[in-house]
Amino acid sequence: MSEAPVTEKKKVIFSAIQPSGTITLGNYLGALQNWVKLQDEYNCIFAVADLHAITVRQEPQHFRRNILEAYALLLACGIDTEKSPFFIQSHVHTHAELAWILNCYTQFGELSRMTQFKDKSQKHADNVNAGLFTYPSLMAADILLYQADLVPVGVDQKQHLELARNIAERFNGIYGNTFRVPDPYIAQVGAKIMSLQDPTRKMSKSDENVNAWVAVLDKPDIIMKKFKRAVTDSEAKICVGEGKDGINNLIGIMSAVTGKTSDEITADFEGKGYGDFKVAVAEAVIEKLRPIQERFDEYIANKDYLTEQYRKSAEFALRISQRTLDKAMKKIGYLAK
Ligand code: ATP
Ligand code: LTN
Repeated sequence: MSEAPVTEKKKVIFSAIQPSGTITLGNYLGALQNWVKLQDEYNCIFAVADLHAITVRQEPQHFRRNILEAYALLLACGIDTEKSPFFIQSHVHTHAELAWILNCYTQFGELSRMTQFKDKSQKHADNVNAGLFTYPSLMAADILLYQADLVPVGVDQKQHLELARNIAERFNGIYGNTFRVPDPYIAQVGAKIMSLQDPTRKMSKSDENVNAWVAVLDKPDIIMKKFKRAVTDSEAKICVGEGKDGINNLIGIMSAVTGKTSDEITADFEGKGYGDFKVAVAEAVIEKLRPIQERFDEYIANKDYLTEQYRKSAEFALRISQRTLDKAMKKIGYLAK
């Protein structure tokens, strides 16, 4: 076992996920599964980013349920609050406070260049609000408050992380060393799961076509149906290849779920057809998700337990983050309370 020597301080990792709708197989294989693995090697801090979520209009009852379900689901996936504080962003007031401060050290031009802002303002043209625009400074606050060394993010969030680094460097340049400048954490198995209906696009929970994604909480028969309908090419040979986006994606999913390499999978299915393969991938996914779904059912039925977990983590997060906020405010020149 490669245990770090006790004298070596573990690096700090921060990451968060928005509670905006269903958590997909893409989120699980691309992000959450890695978070769970990182917990032993690093000092991890995780959050449900519910402040970010209202940059898009949320229906109150739905929203309340989504936040709690996202929390329960991440616990069910294996986030362990004994190892990694895991809190709800809106419960820790330092996030909104530092976000305001960082807004004043972030340039209009920088925010205008963010591709997520451009995409989302096109998608929600009737609600291009200031929060959508300043989303990256809140994300920077999330990260910088914990002096995170590393931030696991997908490619879609790399631009935001780059901006967080720029904000930290700018602030440190004016006031002296205040924030650690975070690096992106690139997962060793960088699973990017594609849509089952258009395998040239990533599997995304906001895709209106429900057959395009599998939710972590989808029932087995639904998962089977979605995989059977998955779009593939007409070559009917199970191997990775150019122009075979559908099959490449199914092999990628099979590999992420079983830990087998694509060569092993190709060998396992030698002489078999796409129909058999789709059923096999669906079965592997169903088996992978079954224990998560069972644990989710237990957690969601035990609200007291969930409350205890997120309160305990929020207290811890507040203690740590308050130190950074106080330090930053003192440097700016605010009077001590
Ligand atoms: P949206 O549809 O609202 O953009 P999303 O499903 O893309 O949502 P996010 O909340 O943006 O999900 O992402 C949460 C995490 O899951 C991020 O770390 C992101 O990189 C990862 N992730 C999202 N979709 C995929 C995917 N298809 N494959 C691998 N990782 C993914
Ligand atoms: N913007 C991210 C979620 C998020 C995040 C963060 C990720 C909010 N704050 C801090 C990493 C670090 C997303 O939509 N995936």
